[in-house]
Amino acid sequence: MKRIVTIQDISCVGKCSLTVALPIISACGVETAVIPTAVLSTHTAFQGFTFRDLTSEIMPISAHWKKENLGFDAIYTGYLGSFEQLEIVSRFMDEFKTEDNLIIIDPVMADNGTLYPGFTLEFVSEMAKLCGKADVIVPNLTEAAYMLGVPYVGDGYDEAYIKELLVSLSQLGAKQVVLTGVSFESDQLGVMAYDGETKSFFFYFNEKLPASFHGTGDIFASAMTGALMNQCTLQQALKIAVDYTVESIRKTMDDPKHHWYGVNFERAIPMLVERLNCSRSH
Ligand code: PXL
Repeated sequence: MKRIVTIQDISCVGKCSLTVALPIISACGVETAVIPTAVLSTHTAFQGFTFRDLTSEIMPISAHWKKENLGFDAIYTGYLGSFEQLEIVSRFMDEFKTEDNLIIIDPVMADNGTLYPGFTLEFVSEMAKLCGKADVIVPNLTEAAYMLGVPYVGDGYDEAYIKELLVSLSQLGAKQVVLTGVSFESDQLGVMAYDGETKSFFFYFNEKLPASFHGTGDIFASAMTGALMNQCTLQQALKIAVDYTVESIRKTMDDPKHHWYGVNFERAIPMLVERLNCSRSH
């Protein structure tokens, strides 16, 4: 059985970060170790959330794991709670990177043209450096623009612009780059990816549903990680992750009692598990 470690916060209520990554990746049949970077009462779209930083726990956990000879098939990072954590997570990656495992970085810090509360430009440039260590990064368009120091263009872009962003992002050092939330047609939404080694582009779109929810980036990245750990190629993993994210949004819209703060990803898990047959279907 594969084992990964995911490093991100616990938002106790909010359906994001660890409360999404843990169930989704486990459902993919992958052991999911965690390092919580912070404990928040809720995610930061709520008012008045509590926040306990756990930076000082990361190195002691890492040291114990080294002593126990523990290793991981992937290191997947999401929301990191402080600037200081970037340095420590970078050291963790140096300790646990092997020839065979994957570093997957979701540089969670911004959306819709603005940084999430508490993030600074200093954090952005350090995150861009961390992305240089990754095998796969999955920024959205806002995070990409911030990391490259270019203006966020909203919906006003074409395929050539996205390709330029992807190539520039790969120059940060990541082997494969996935841009999320890409849309060229008003009724389609998906991802565009670039492999810096083969210099090839790949895209996949699905229906753009008329609603936008918190936490979908974490759901996408978790499903992609789960699929990659099931012998799916990046292209296969992206299709599965896009389709699963859309299905999670659909389940949410079908539920008249859904909460505003996240999506009903739990109801779409059977579909995700059903799709994890990459090695059989190809
Ligand atoms: O979904 C990304 C995320 C993760 N963790 C926390 C957040 C957010 C987005 O706002 O606030 C605490």
